[in-house]
Amino acid sequence: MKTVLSYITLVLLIVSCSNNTSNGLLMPTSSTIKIDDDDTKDSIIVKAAHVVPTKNQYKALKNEFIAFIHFGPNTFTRMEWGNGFEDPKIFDLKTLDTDQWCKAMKAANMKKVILTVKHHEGFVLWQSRYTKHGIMSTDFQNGKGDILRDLSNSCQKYGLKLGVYLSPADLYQIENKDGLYGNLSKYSDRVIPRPVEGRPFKNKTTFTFNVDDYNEYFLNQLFELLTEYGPIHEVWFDGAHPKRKGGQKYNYLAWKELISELAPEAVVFGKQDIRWCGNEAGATRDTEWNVIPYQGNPLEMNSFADITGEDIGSREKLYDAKYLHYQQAETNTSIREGWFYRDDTSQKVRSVDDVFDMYERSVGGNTTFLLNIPPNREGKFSPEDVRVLNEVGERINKTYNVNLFANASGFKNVLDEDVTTYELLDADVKEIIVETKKPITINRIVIQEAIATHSERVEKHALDAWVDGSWKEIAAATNVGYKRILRFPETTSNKFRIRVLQSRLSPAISNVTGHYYKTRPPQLSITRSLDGQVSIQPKKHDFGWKPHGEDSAGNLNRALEIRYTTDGSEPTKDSKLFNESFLATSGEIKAAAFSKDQKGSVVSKKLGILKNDWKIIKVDSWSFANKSDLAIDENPDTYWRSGEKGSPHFLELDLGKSYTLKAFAYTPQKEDANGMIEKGTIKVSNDGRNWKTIDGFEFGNLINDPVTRTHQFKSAVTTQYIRIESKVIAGGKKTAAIAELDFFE
Ligand code: FUL
Repeated sequence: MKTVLSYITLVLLIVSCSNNTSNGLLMPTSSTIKIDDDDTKDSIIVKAAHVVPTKNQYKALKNEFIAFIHFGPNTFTRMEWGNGFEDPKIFDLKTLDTDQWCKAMKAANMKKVILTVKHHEGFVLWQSRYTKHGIMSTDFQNGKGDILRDLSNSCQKYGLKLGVYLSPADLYQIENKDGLYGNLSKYSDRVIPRPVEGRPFKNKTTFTFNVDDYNEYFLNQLFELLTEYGPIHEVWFDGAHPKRKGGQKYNYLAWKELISELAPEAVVFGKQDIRWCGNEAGATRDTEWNVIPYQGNPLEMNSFADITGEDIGSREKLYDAKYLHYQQAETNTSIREGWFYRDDTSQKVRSVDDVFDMYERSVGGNTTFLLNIPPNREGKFSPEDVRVLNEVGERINKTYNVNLFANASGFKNVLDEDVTTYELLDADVKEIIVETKKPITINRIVIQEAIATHSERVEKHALDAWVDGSWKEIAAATNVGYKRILRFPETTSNKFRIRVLQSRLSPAISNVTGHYYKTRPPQLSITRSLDGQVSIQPKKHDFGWKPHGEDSAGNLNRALEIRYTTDGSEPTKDSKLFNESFLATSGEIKAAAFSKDQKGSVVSKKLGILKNDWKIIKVDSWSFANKSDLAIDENPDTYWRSGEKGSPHFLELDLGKSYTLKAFAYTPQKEDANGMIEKGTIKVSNDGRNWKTIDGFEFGNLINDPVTRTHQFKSAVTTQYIRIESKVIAGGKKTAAIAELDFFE
């Protein structure tokens, strides 16, 4: 019987596809659709074309650009991950200006902010009834301060939504002797919230859940967060765990029940609503599907694995599904190197170009852009972060608030800038033609599908412009979904055409707008060869994204000049002109590209000591393709990897002559999550044989964020021989790997 029904569905589909009056829907839509045993490949695709976001998911997508705030003890210890042993007094905050945060986020066009109210070390930033490990045990406002309260008030003032990051991993509850995490307590019925004398709740709702001590603690804290700080729009559950204990399980289904009751407008990150994009570098997939195949029913699942593959929702992937589920990604990354603030001198801040590029790739690639801005130890965003946010906001407004198709003719429902109206492309030739009254010059087009009613259906599309009497293809891409931003060299025409080349049923296009972005001089990159020759060149696009016209002839940047300084000062039009590589042995190089009337982003590189005389004295072991000299070849794409056996793994270096060293930088390899040196020891020697420990180092979160890390030595050390030893390898792995080592005077 079911087979017959599936067949009928297909026939209906074919009939309705050629029927202009149809609304393009063949079955009810839902955010989760089950695949039946007798579903065929075709009927699976029909189902996929009816998977839509929930109301909350759709609203979350419409926020587009949102903020993350990482703040806590790590801001003061300068660590990426804490350890749970921190004395709360370490959080030595004297001033706090959440209005300043909100003003800057608002200027950037952000719509929501998510605060780390508890990061992995377990310190809480609000006045919780259930622990003393937090803001209440600091001197900040005599222990009465509440950072979430201040932020919530500022959010209301500036019209921003609020979210909370509550880390399931909790090192304080793991390490302290009365800690609740993994304490093997019995599961029993517990009433949430647990009453605390003298601290009644205004909200009288109660829940009873069968949970253990840590889950009870977690639920009590969620109750506080979701009832005492105004509406909460997102709850962020990080999957990362520096450590685990006692087989601690998380009763997410209980957490979820509490969240849906107390924060009905909230989306949950890391669970069924929103998934991690799979990296922390701001990389985006060329094709980002939000209709995702699952083996279990996501609505009943207690835990969700990270999805990191390149292809996650193509037809081939969907054919293996038992459930199809709408689950959007957040592209999350930090405006600074690392998630927490360290300093304003050596911790790099991303350029405006970089952030704007990520904005276009992520929002215009069917995801939400979640950008972290870590406040400094004065409780403010640092001036450079504010500058970048302001300028990004200005670029977004100037580019995307001006629709050059505003008075164009074509499908009314597509050009009306109303996402609730759409044009169903159900003819054989699926295309949209937009004609403007006069020729216009554009280099961006935004396309949106009516995903709330019709799911994401476009699989392949192209954009043409009418140039010199014929259509010329100017851009092509794969899916669309919530939003696709197409970037292409400046094109002048009065007629543009979007062709849908492949789709899941008839796509419903809700919006097409045309824009002009004033292209800037390109970003640069600085490299140095082993013998110290410095080159400065336009940066290659990190994520395989096609350059959007910066380097196409006639578009811009004729008469482009690269100017640089070697003394750490800001490059100007009068700085030295770069035309060939030059020798530099130390110091800091800063460079920028200049066009006739514009200056590009400044790029800088601190130079470590020259490596041409370095020799490897000894390593404990190496693996075939990853010999030890690859750790010191000035090429971060090649690396040394030790064998698995033996501990510690080590690498000993002869620097050729004696130097007074103040810091070293470790660049991990990025090919896999194996070999990241999380903790280690630095030793020096007079003869290259007898070694003495001078310092230890620790780098948190390397697996998710495998970027270069710098460690300042406790005190400067003068030596010719130096040895790096591994103590802990991230993720419990057994080999050590180094892509590049640098030492700084
Ligand atoms: C990761 C964490 O370990 C980082 O510290 C940071 O919070 C990032 C957003 O998620 O998994």
